[in-house]
Amino acid sequence: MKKIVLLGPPGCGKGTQSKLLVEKDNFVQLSTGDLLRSEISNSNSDLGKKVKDLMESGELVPDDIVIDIIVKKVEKHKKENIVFDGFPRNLKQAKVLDSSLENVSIKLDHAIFFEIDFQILQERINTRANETKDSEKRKDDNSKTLLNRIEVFKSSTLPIVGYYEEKGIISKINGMQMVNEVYAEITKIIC
Ligand code: B4P
Repeated sequence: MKKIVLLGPPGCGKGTQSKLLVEKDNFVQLSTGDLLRSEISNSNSDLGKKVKDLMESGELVPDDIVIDIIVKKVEKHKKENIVFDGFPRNLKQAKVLDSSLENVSIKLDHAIFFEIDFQILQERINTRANETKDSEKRKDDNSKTLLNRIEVFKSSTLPIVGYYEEKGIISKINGMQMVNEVYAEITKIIC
């Protein structure tokens, strides 16, 4: 069973490719973004109230919150193929992921990094915002918040690439291709 991490800036296509891996390759998708958004949409969730403003401004939510969510999921799905989508987002999360996998005697097989021009991210996020009904629009899908999300990516998430390089499990792919071409690159790596 494979365990893979998809890494890249906001809007690079991690969620899109994770869904294809779920549909076609029998993966379980662990998306911290989706899990946190579902807490926010539950009006009784204290956790949702705590993270709402941070997410809407493009900041990362505190490590202890996401780590707690992910560690429980790893335990539950350890015998399945897992794609980690949006986790880890910083070095601390990357190290915790390694140790929580080690605790159940497994390790990461691949970390796949999406290379993409920042200008394209802007276009994709604008397109998604324009094509989504107002009631379903993501509050962080706007130009101002995207700029902050990109800065947070550069300072917090990019250093993880070096960490996985040292472990010899990083593969870099061109995230600017068509969705099916990106998917083909990913399947070549994980097969
Ligand atoms: P996420 O939900 O992880 O969202 P993302 O990085 O913005 O998007 P992704 O890369 O998945 O892009 P997508 O496929 O949707 O994070 C949101 C927030 O949650 C963070 O800012 C943070 O606050 C919080 N958070 C999440 N995880 C956290 C963690 N571990 N620690 C702390 N905080 C955390 O693609 C975007 C658009 O592009 C779509 O419209 C798609 O259709 C389009 N697209 C995709 N691939 C394309 C292609 N090849 N060509 C053309 N368009 C494409």
